[in-house]
Amino acid sequence: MTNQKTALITGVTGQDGSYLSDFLIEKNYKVIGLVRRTSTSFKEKHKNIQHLLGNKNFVLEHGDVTDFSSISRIIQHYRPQEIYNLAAQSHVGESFHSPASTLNINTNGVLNILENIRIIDNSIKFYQASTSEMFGDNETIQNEKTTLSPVSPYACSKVCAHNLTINYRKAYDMFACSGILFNHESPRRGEDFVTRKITRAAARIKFGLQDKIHLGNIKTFRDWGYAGDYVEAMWMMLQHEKPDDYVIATGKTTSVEEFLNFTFEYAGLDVSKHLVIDQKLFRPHDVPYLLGDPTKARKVLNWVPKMQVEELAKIMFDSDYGLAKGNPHE
Ligand code: G4F
Repeated sequence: MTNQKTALITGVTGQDGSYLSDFLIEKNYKVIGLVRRTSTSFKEKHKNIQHLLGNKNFVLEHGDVTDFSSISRIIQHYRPQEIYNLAAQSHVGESFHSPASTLNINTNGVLNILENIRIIDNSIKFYQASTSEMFGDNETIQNEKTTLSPVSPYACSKVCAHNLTINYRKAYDMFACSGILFNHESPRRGEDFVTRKITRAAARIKFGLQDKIHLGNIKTFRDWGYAGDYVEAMWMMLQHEKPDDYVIATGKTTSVEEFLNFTFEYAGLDVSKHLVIDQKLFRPHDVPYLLGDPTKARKVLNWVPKMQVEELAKIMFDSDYGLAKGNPHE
């Protein structure tokens, strides 16, 4: 089809990459997904995109954002109109253990893509996955003008990438956008993020597959939305006439403890019988309070979040319940 657009998605096997692929293919895009060769089994690594394998509009390419030439090769071969950079070392706690590789992937990776766009074709539109973690210690309601105050190697790497995106937009007149996404979850969320850890544990406890859930700091607050809603915002940013930065959030904040309580209540479990607070899971410095103001995205892009946190916890638990039921001897 002659008018078909091509999009390159880095981090395509992750939660956001898989939802964005679904969304773009539905819009008749050809999606090129960048995958890193790792020792993880094929089935495990591709579980979020299993349903897309074999689709003629979905192509996987091996490469790495930290490898400049692999990005060049793929851009030159496919000539995408849009690039969504979702590749990252995205676990905040892990960034304290592996700060150098976090910076390499999250910052140099972005620089590699921006430089490739600048050199090859600076009309390619670019989306950078920025994050509410950049606000760090700033405990106000956060919008695009809020001061960035990063408190982890992860957040520092993302602040630099965010600034590079703005810098390339201004210096080279590139269509480079940064989505400052607050926490967004789904049944496809990695199992070591707190929401999924909670919904999965509740489901497994129901089936006697585990008895305890070990958590760190449950007093922090997050503005949790649904990943499926958030990938639509990414696309909307690149369709707008002007490149810009947007906060994507629900405008409601919930503590980890509240999320835990309403998930266990929905599961029909008494949380006090299963919770273990583990000091080893506390971070050297944690972000205490995140609450986003998505007014600009609503006004300029006409984007609104459709799912609220309680429903999100329910769909995640229901999905984990189905998985636990399917694996009774796990
Ligand atoms: O689920 P989390 O690991 O998400 P976090 O740190 O807020 O980061 C996520 O959202 C960011 C957007 O703001 C993204 F940029 C980032 O890539 C990632 O997607 O932790 C949420 C909270 C933290 O305060 C953490 O200390 O839950 C607390 N927590 C308590 N016990 C735990 C645990 N977090 C994890 N992962 N595991 C625990 O056992």
